[in-house]
Amino acid sequence: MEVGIVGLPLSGKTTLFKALTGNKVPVKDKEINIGAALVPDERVDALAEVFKSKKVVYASINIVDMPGVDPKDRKSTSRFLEGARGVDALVHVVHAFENASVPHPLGRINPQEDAETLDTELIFADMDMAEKRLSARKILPEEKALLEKASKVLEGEQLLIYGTDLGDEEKEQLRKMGFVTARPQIYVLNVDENTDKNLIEGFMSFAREKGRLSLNVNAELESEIASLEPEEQKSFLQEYGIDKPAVVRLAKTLYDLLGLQSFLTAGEKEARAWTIRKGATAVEAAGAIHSDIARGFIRAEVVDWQVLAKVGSWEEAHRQGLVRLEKKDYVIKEDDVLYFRFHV
Ligand SMILES: Nc1nc2c(ncn2[C@@H]2O[C@H](COP(=O)(O)OP(=O)(O)OP(=O)(O)O)[C@@H](O)[C@H]2O)c(=O)[nH]1
Ligand SMILES: [Mg+2]
Repeated sequence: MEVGIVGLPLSGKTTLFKALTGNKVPVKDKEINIGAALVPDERVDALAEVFKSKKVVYASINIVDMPGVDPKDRKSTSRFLEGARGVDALVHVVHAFENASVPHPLGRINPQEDAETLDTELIFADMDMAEKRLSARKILPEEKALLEKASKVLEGEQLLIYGTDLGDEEKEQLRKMGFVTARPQIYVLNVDENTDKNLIEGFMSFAREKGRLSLNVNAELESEIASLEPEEQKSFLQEYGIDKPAVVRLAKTLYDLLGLQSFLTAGEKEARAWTIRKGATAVEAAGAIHSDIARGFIRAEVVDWQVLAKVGSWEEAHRQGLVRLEKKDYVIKEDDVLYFRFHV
């Protein structure tokens, strides 16, 4: 999965990027930063410990951090948004922190208005792209029709993803063409200790009314915590009343947004979390690991991770009759540990 961080200038995008990537990627101002965020997973950790797994693999999300979209500098917008043209989803960062050494560029905190402003800029960028494509000398009639339809949605000040006149198939085509507003979006409200609680509440209901998922992150604090040792991280998060690190909460929200879930595999060689779509079947899960396993699928051995971690081995889980044998069309549940019997 790949996501793009977008937002107005100085909203804390790069700070969030640092929090998510654990400060492991050197960042540059005014440039696109790219890095991977590993999603810590207690299930994987527990299984790795039980099996003494040689390798531990968490789910990971590729993150593209883009320079701020500045309404006063539309020329740069298209260039900056190049990073967002191929991503699966946008993470839209909105400024709500109050005690920054760098104050809000507009001298006031108004996350709702900022969020609307950014959407407008993204709409302008897509209009620009549609116009350019429409004025190309060679254009297929179907493409022309789709672009004209998209332009109408944009002129109505709507993001393509919410365009009611566009079908799912058409939206998918527009995503392939690189339109940014055709991508699903979540808000990250960048808050700090001083942010007014009413302001946060207000933004949350604004997001709900728009039908958008949102989460609150203290990006600055979390980027600092992300540099600490794992044990220290835990106690700091607790101290600040943060339930789970930003990367875990973001991953959860993105999975909900994109209709994804995970399943697990565990053994001496490796303990691992895999990403599949919600509702995926056992044979699809097998295919996520290797096409040969899907092709030669016989049965999936399935057990809940907590059960497996508790009994300590596959043999013991079998002995106690805790492992189910499932066929190809079994629908995978979050927390399932799978072992595939296959033959090629
Ligand atoms: N107090 C506080 N300060 C923050 C927070 N997030 C970012 N900042 C500060 O705001 C300034 C801008 O942060 P960046 O992360 O560089 O913002 P950006 O959105 O990447 O900026 P551009 O890429 O230039 O648009 C920095 O001085 C940060 O330290 C936060 O959550 N709390
Ligand atoms: Mg930045």
